[in-house]
Amino acid sequence: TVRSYDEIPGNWRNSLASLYTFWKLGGLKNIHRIMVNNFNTFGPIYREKVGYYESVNIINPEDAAILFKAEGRYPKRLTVEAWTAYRDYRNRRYGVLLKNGEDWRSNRVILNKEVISPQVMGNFVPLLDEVGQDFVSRVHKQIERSGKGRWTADLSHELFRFALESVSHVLYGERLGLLQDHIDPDTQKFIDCITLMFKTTSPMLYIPPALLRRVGAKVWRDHVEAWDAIFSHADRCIQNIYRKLRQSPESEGKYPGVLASLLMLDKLSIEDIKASVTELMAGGVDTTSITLLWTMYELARYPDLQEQLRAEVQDAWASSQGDMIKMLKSIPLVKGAIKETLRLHPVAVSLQRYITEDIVIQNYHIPSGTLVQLGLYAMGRNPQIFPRPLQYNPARWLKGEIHYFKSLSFGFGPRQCLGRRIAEIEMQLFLIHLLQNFKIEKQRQVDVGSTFELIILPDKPILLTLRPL
Ligand code: HEM
Ligand code: 2DC
Repeated sequence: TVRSYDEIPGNWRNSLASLYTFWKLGGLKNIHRIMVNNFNTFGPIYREKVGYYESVNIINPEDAAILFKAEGRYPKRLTVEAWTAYRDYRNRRYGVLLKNGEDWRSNRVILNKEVISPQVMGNFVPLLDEVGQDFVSRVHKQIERSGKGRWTADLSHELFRFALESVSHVLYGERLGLLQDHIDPDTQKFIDCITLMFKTTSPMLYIPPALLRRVGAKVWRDHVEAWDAIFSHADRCIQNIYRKLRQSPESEGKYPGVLASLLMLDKLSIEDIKASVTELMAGGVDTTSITLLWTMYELARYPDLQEQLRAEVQDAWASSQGDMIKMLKSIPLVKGAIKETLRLHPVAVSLQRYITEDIVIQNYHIPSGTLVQLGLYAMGRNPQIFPRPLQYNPARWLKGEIHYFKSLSFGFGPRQCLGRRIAEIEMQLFLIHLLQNFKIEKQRQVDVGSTFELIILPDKPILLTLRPL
């Protein structure tokens, strides 16, 4: 017999007890570890009430499958209220990230065609390849300058620039020039404001932004300032392309980028296009850059593995004769490495859906309408799901084994990450070029942990050394 919703374990009746664990385990910046702790305490399903929302939390891949089968035609995530509150406050339209229902679906279907369908991937490869090559040239230049035959740095800032240059090249069909020595202060501000926007979002997961706004809290003011800078810079980039397109609409057979394609397609209103392109531009910076930083860190920790990946890349290079599209089909271990990085260091601590039908998970009844969260970080580190979970082992993604609902870093189904293909190609090409040119080394035995600032980030700067092969 199926047990009732109210029998699900957890501290949901006792918000004081949850507050205590929250506080004891370091609160806000530790959500990911608090979730691990909760699964250890309560088992593979628990119910909780934090701040102003209630949810059921699950961890097993088989249960994730049940969850996503019940997501309905208009899958809905937990609303990040800080983000909708800003748009409401400034009277800005929601893009695909924040829309719901039919409005979301009709926009998403059109965006899919231009951003994530297999047909457009061929257009993205040369654009992203060019940026990857330029990153390598920049590193060579830095090494030369250092006069030491190597370059040691906290590469996060370089990677932010690389990621923004990459996503902009795809969106606008143009280079911004961020891999030169001097960059436009507005662009640097844009990059800094994305980090600030994420950081100021996390407290507002627990305290309603409407309240913080009313009392004039600093976190709300900073959040508004961050989004203002993000929107005004994105507006400028979009306006620039729009103007050029009106002056000379013919593009001489050259792929013009996502924005121009959407404008020419003429199926979404300009306002809708602007809203979603802004979200794509902002979503394309911290996500891929941090994932690449973690990957470099792991490859520096495992030099033998790094050599294995390099060998795979060299072989693929030889057999594909510089045909990048072909090359991307023959680097399974590099792809495994990216999956492995995201297993241990996911961008999103959880995936969530409001279910649209009653389901049974772990023999508990869960009513339609409930917010169900899959603990992605906790799942990636669970020994029952991934044997020897702390071992960074890209080969675990190769074996003939089927990975049923285990590879969920970009989410699942029609609501999955819209930037997924851009992110994957961008990261694969980056790693190809990096491995072909440099040895990646790490300073000393410093272990880097994770901290939660809406997305999961390294808890300290990661210093890496790049040395020409
Ligand atoms: C949504 C992860 C990079 C734009 C998401 C979601 C996840 C995710 C987990 C929620 C999916 C769901 O609920 O099922 C990642 C990871 C990335 C990455 C791990 C890189 C390592 C990017 C990039 C862009 C982007 C590069 C933009 C170019 C978006 C957008 C959504 C989204 C617009 C919302 C889609 C919708 O609601 O329909 N991402 N992301 N992401 N991501 Fe990403
Ligand atoms: C954060 O409890 C923790 O890809 C919350 O590129 C639940 C939650 C909801 C939505 C998630 C968010 C978490 C983490 C960051 C995500 C976001 C959906 C999209 C966003 C995963 C897990 C992200 C980083 C987008 C951001 C685009 C934005 C800057 C325009």
